[in-house]
Amino acid sequence: MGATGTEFDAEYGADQIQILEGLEAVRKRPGMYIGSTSSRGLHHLVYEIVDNAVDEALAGHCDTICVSINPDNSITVVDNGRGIPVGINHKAGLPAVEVVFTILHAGGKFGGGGYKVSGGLHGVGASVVNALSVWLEVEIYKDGKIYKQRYEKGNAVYSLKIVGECELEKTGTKVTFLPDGEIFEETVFDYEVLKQRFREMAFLTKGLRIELEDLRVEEEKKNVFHYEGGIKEFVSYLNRSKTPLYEQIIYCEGSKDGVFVEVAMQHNDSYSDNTYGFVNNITTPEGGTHVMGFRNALTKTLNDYARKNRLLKDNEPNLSGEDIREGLTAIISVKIEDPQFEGQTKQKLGNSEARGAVDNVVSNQLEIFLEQNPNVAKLTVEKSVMAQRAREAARKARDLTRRKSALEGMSLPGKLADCSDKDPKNCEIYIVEGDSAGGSAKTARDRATQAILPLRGKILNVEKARLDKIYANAEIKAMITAFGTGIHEDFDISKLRYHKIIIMTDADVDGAHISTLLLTFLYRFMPELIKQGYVYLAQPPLYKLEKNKKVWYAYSDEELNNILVEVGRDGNNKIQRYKGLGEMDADQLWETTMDPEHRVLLRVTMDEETSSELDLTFTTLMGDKVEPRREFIEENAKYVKNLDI
Ligand code: 28F
Repeated sequence: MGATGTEFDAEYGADQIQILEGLEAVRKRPGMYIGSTSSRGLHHLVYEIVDNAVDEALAGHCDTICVSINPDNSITVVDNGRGIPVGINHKAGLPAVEVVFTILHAGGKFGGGGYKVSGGLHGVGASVVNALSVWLEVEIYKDGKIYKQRYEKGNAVYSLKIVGECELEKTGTKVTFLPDGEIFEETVFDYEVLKQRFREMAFLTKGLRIELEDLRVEEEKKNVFHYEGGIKEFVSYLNRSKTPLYEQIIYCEGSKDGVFVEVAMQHNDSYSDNTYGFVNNITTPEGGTHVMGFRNALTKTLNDYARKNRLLKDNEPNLSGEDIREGLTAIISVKIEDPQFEGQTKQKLGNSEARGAVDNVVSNQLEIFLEQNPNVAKLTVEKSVMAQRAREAARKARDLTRRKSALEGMSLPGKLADCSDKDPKNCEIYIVEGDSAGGSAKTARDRATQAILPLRGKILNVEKARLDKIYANAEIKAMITAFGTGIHEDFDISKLRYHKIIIMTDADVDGAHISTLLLTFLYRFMPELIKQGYVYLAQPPLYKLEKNKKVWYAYSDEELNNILVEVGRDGNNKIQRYKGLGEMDADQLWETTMDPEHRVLLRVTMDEETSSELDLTFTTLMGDKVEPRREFIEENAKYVKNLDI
């Protein structure tokens, strides 16, 4: 039975043509609507549907959202909101739900009074998901009835109909869709990717419960995210493997000029600034006006407090923003009607009213917080003063090296065995742990294109050292001069001397630790190298198998087993487990790990959209707590993508 009546069906024709054209455009140029048709675009479909449910939660009508990855790789999203309206929308002559799913930009055009809040860059809604799905079904629970409509590639298969009854109290919306393999390069959902995003969404929407389950696997996976404390709990979570400087999480909340502002922050004993901005629940890796407003308010308010309470004397200079943010973890979340994104990647908030709103809310409430919590104020000022001193010492050390290199010319580190080719595109530098492995690598290498820089033992953990100490460290200085890019405000990627920076360490836990220390240094001091894909991990083999004068190398236990199955398990197998690079002679090292024709390299990548998690990946390992570190090493492969082979 058609729930909408026959008089309405008669008008269907003319409108339908236009609608089809609308969604056809989405199928023709999907990238325009969801960014890309890669795995990222695929996951974006889920966020579009969940965003609509989050909007219903923000409107105060929904407190639970359940997401399932079904065995056929379709996705089901259910909320307990009011249910999308089923009555006829008179502008379109269709039930509102059909408008939502079949007309492009339905949210904006028909929403009336800015109903939509969440979603930013690609917040174009349900019709886009519908257009890019083989099929999509929507069910609405409302007034004791279950309404349903099915679409295929965006086209309604039948008019909205009532398919059953439910309890009067039960309301909500359920959407199930199967992404179209003709559109997407990747159609398999990654549980971990969805999990990270929903955890973040739950942190950003306090009180909202988001459940995620994977029904594709034998052993069902399930996570529930629900944080009554919202972004306060987000800050605790980000600081979970660090030591906080004080117990309290500073929290400010308020509205100004139509901008809703929420800020949570806490200092820890590290030296980096971990400030994350969000606009309508979307991360802004490049910051923008909301982050500028926050920084301004924090710097001004803390300096004012310090002067007023004589923690800074009249003859002492103001604390800089950078000094105050040393070791700070902060979340700045704004909700704004019409966000304008700027910059090359459209990830930087441009709305000027957001700057004033955040500045105002934070200034007022932080001042009160500091008055009421003088211990927190004192610890923060003291830490900032220390940072200021260290920064001054570091600047002097840098100036000294700068002057030196201007006088003496750039001299490369003595330990570096450079390559003869001078075109960076052809050149690689192997950063090798230990002098003995460094020696083998020097013998093994292709002198034309491969440079070797041996490092002695453990390198400095930059998460736990101040700038002056970092710049004075011999291993770090050697890397900086070898790369040629300079550092800090002098960093210039066009001066990079090698287009592959390859970290080569033993295939054991110590080696993994050293790799991570090196990656942490690169991530904190030269993130562009990682962003632009210049950083790699070499993969030395774990085993050598000899049999009847033939040799095999295995890079994992699984691979060894596969080889053994092939050659047969008998007394003629000679298996050697490599404990370190030093156990290989130069020929073996070349053959297994350095020969561009045969080696395996992993490229290190960072996903800006999950930067808070990436940062965590590094800091977890570097922190003092043992458990998260073990987890990290086990999951180590997560942040590297297979490159060759
Ligand atoms: C599984 C995905 O999409 N949930 C949604 C609502 C509720 C309303 C709504 C949505 C009004 C006219 C556009 C209900 N009652 N979950 C969802 N829940 N959309 S989407 O309204 C849409 C606009 O057309 C809703 C009163 N007002 C709004």
